[in-house]
Amino acid sequence: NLTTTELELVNVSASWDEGIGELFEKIQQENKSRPPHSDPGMFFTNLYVTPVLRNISLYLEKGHMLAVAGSTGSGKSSLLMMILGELVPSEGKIRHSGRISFSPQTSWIMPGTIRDNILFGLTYDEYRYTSVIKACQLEEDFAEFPEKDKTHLVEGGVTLSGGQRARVGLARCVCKLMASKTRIVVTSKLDHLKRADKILLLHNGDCYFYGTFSELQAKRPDFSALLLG
Ligand code: M5T
Repeated sequence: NLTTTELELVNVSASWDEGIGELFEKIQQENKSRPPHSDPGMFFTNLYVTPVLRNISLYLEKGHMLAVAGSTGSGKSSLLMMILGELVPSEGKIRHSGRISFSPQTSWIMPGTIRDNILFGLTYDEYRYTSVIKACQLEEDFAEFPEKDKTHLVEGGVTLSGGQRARVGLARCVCKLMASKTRIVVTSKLDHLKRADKILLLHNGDCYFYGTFSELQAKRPDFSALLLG
């Protein structure tokens, strides 16, 4: 969820540092076992860093929604981390302006009521609170509990389901409603892909498809196989 700004990625590639750490460990291990006086250069020849994202380009207009999909490990989280500035591209350019908020799949729940967990220190404003609750579809969740949003959550938030926790986390992040914001949604739900302005399908860090839903159906009729797993 970006403040109303456009977002552009141009031929972006990236690798995780942990991967480089592992690489150096591997080099050190191999160097230990090398015969004395041998050329250390030779031990580097078959070691290389595999990028987690390769040559990704996209353009998201102000206020538009991008859906990112792809099988597990395809690089969806890495792409979001890169847009948040936590993973620095090794090649290419990222361009955007304004503030970015991020709502993860599993959000952190603190001991307190559901309402406390949503407000997270902000003052209660009935109109604003109710509209956020509606937007995050939390009304039905509240109906399950006799004390509604005054229900106390224990540490770890075990009384909420995964989906409910995600909705509480989203409500915390949606301080203003998002309709006019530039949005990136990681999803494999067909309904969300249909509603998105642009779709990016990742596969092993590569762009398998980028475009609109109708282009996706035409160019990649087999795409649903990639959404599973
Ligand atoms: C892609 C590695 C991960 C995998 C590859 C977030 C993160 C990922 N990776 C790291 O080394 N460090 C990190 O902090 O990157 O992983 P991903 O981007 O998490 O893939 P995904 O979001 O498409 O997967 P999933 O299972 O959440 O759908 O090699 O080890």
